[in-house]
Amino acid sequence: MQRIVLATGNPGKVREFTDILSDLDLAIRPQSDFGVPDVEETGLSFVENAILKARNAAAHTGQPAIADDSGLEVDALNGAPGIYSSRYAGPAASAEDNNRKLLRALEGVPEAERTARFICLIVYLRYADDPTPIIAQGVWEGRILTEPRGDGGFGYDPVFWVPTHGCSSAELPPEEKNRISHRGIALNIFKHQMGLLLDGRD
Ligand code: ITT
Repeated sequence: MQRIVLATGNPGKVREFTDILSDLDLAIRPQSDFGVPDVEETGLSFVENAILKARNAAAHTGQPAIADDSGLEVDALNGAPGIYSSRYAGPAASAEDNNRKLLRALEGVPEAERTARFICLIVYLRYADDPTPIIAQGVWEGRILTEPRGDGGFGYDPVFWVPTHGCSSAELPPEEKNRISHRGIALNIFKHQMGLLLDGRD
């Protein structure tokens, strides 16, 4: 069974990764199991930051690593918070702090102009200096609500309206969020590419 380190410190991501990849023959363990220290996310794009995180975990463990860099792009804020989504309200901000700041920034913005999307970049490295990473991207379109709704998911889920389902993403059952979300889409592309990689080695 292929062993992979999951390069994230976000428990919400660990949950979703574990569920979405549960049908693959992979032994996935979070980087906290190996005491991997967080790396500074100095990239200017999701893909750069995902590579930094995967490389850091692979370097510290000597195992293949998978990372997710993700965030929320809000059109009325010219794409903010974007790659700074986890620290939008400051370096130690909680999800509630970030959501409060976002709702305040959008005060008075009409519904039609509250369009937004979640982006997820997945990177898989076979080893720290792997020159051919697997890269997969998922995008999930929605709108920003005027107040939080629901208590599922994590991060910006309570303020993200899912037009196809008529609820916030925090109100979706977890398996439905995983089916349609940016992370679900990216991980399904990843699964396909990983399948091709493993087949190529038979
Ligand atoms: P790691 O870097 O350790 O993986 P992080 O939370 O700092 O954890 P990111 O830098 O990728 O990860 O920041 C992504 C932020 O975007 C995350 O903290 C949430 O605020 C938001 N986000 C990403 N995916 C989300 C989702 O499915 N639902 C709600 N918010 C999400």
